[in-house]
Amino acid sequence: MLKKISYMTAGESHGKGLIGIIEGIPAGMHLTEEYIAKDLLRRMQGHGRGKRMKIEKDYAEIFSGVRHEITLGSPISLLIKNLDWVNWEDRMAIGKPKKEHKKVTMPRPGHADLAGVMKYGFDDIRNVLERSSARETAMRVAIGAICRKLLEEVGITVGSRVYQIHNIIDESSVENDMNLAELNKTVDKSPVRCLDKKAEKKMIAIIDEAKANGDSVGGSFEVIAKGLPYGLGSYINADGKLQARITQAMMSVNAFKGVEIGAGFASGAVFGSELHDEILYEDKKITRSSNNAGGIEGGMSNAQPIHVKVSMKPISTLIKPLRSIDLDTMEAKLAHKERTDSCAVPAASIIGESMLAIVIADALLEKFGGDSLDQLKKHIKASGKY
Ligand code: EPS
Repeated sequence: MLKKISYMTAGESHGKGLIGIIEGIPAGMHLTEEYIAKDLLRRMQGHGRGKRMKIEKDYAEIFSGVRHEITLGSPISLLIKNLDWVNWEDRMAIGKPKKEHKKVTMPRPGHADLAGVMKYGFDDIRNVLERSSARETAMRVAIGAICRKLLEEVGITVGSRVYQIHNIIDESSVENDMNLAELNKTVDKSPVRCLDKKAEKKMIAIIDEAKANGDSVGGSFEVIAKGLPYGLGSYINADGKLQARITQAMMSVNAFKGVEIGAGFASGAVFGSELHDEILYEDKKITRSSNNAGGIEGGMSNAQPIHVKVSMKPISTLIKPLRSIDLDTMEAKLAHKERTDSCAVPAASIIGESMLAIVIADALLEKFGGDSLDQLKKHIKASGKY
């Protein structure tokens, strides 16, 4: 559903590393590996992460598309090496392995395992799980960081916070006038990326409980973007609608199970007079009485902050596995178990920021265009309405 930007990732979870290519970023934008590294580090954090994050030091090397710290307009390619590769060299060898490795034959409920082997006719679930692993989201975050940089250049910021883990809810809300850099700075200090300290304690406790039981927990987070002009997206065609593009991007992450824009599901339970955001004129500016629409009306940005809520399911790899079968014999067995995380919702909120940054950067380039950042800025200055 992207119109101006295209990106692709490649790589297996325990292969040599991840590769990403993004095309469509204008020339003339300052970009460094250190800038991308900040978001990669944020994705690695959070209470409930497993041992893998202790092995890796995710860092994206820029391979092409940048010269002397400035983008060229050509495809930007990135490489994140898997430090864990040294432990998997033979099991994941590109060439013939030196020895035979045990096949994975017990599919995990909730994972891509069963449908994946059926689809491809594999006899080893590892051929599926390596690519369907959430490890791939490291590259999405690196690509998202490049889009975030473009947005920053034109005054658009993206932030997020976790508001629910399992049944523990942080009831506080993000005020409309809250600076998103401040929001991120505050919640990045929390091991669960939430605002309320009491909720934080309970969230940590429920994650610890899940871990002690060999179980996992999911949760929900909110992603916000500010500084958008009117009219990103379109009311003309189905695939132009901004909310559809955001939802598609979020739901492209396996573990993300629900997306709400603004008041979302709650919209259906109130009167229209309670829901719709009244249009006011204050201090020579059009303002709104509330933002239940979450910054999108008729498929377009309405110059209010974009609010997206996303729900993540508990991770499907369980240390205390669920019932499954051995696909070799069809005998009842317990599902395959691998090293895993007991909770990755804090990391998921960074992935959510990245996906939103990609979609908004794309919609911005669609509306304003420009081969260089300078041209894009000029176009926004000439016709952007806020
Ligand atoms: C992940 C890396 C993976 C998992 C996790 C996410 O590494 P490993 O399998 O070596 O522990 O920790 O992915 C899953 C739990 C999953 O089910 O896909 C990462 O880099 O985020």
